[in-house]
Amino acid sequence: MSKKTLIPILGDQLSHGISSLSDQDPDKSILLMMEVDAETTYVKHHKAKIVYIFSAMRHHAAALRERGWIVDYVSLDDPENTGSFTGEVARALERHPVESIRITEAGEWRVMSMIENWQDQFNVPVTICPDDRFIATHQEFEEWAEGKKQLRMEFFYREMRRKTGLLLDDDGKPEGGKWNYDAENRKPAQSDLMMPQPIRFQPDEITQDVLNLVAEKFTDHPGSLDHFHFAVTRKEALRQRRKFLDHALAQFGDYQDAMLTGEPFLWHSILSPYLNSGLLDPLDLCREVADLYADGKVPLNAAEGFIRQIIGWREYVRGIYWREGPDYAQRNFLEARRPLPGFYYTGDTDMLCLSEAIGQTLDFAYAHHIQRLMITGNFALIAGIDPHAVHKWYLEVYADAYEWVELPNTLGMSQFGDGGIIASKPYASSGNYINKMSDHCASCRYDVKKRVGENACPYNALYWDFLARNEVKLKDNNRLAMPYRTWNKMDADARKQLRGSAKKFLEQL
Ligand code: FAD
Ligand code: DLZ
Repeated sequence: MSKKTLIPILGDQLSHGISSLSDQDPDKSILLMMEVDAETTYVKHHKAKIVYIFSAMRHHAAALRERGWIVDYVSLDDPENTGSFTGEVARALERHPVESIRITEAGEWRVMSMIENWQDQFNVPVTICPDDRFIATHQEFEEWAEGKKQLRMEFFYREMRRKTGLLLDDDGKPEGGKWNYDAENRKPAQSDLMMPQPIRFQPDEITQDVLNLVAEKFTDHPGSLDHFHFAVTRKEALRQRRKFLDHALAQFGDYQDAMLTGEPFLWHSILSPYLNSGLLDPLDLCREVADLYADGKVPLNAAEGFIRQIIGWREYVRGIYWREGPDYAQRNFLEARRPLPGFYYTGDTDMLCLSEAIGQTLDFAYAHHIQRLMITGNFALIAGIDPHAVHKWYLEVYADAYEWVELPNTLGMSQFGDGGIIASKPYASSGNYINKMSDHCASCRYDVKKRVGENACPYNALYWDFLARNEVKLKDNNRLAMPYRTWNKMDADARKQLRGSAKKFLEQL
């Protein structure tokens, strides 16, 4: 029997054009897909996230077979399953005559370090292909970052606009004359019966099998399976993409930062799980958004705002993740040490903004960006929660969470744990911001206008306490000059009361 190339396809490599398959001959290749315990339990992923990944993997295996590939698929309940990628590659080498291994680079340090050992471990040549589903290569990001005192997303984003040509006019200038329309993307929303809802895909037989498996095996993982709604094939993901482009994108810009009680999705795309696992291609999506703008179907603030999230933020955080190295996860600039409150796993708190964001997270494995940043993230930041506990929670509970994208967003942007590599100032705010951008405060048991006392919104005292607690580390940050001036101008009694109120709240947390 002639020897073949073994091509492992990981759970976030579900793209037909994945680099490990390019120029490969189906007759000379064995594709290996593995459901393994180690990946499901290195953190306790939300049950719906595991269902999404397994079902999408199983459907993708079928689609690959239809295209003529031989796929060796190891399911979680295979009695011989060793529980790890390396163990399964070792078993596959016993099953098949293999002369080489070829794989697209993994999306995180943990898995990359396993793959880098395979050549020595198995004595088989291993080719690691770059993941070309991103717009910037590692080298391009390094070249851009090299020698800069400060890395800022905005300038990297402009490079990505130039590289892709997205929303540039014939002279290479940004459409509309400005690079960034963020200032037009901060409107609060009203309840609207016409608000688009994401498609709720009905589980087919494959998804139903996985739902049963996960319900039985992962009882101690967070989250519910009752609301499982994700697309699990490229075709379904394309339907959700179409729905977003036709019914939500035009309003996406205006209401990007808005929050409404009982409305988890608003005008967001809900496409991140599909972009991150490979069912959808980011650049292709952005090109279609730019075309819709060119055809006059969506306004510039919506098209630019959306494209910036993908070719700007998404690429930028990936660049930082690989540039900063595996020790990035250990950083804790503000030396925050408090454990994560139990209500992050139940939603059981009187703070309505938190119970809404956490409740929907447990139901849908989804929350939109401002909920992640300014509700759950902001609370953890100003309450002084250990950023590693916060990182673990975000990695567990969101269907789109993989370390390369989750860690810089959580530890860097949201918790300021990297001391300002990603964010130029901590995203800390009082209840005032939440009141401006949502309708939560109006029905909350706490009073957002009060700063101290039993009924005062806890975000208020916590915000000032956060600034006071971290004054030595933060006082020289130019962007915090104004709040520190306000704090230092307050009379001593007001400051004492605020700190006392925060202390009391934190003691019972
Ligand atoms: P939309 O609002 O419709 O945005 C469109 C797309 O832009 C998203 O699908 C996503 O691909 C991209 N995008 C937007 N913001 C970001 C960002 N800051 N970083 C990277 N991509 C972005 N995103 C993840 O994909 N995985 C994560 O694990 C993740 N963890 C986060 C943790 C925290 C603390 C914060 C503040 C943000 C995190 N984000 C993460 C970014 C963002 O919240 C999600 O991408 C977004 O909410 C996904 O929902 P959507 O598809 O409806 O996005
Ligand atoms: C997230 C995840 C889970 C829960 N399970 C699997 C799995 O069983 N098999 C698999 O191939 N991938 C899984 N994944 C996604 C991987 O963790 C992801 O591919 C790695 O983090 C590499 O970046």
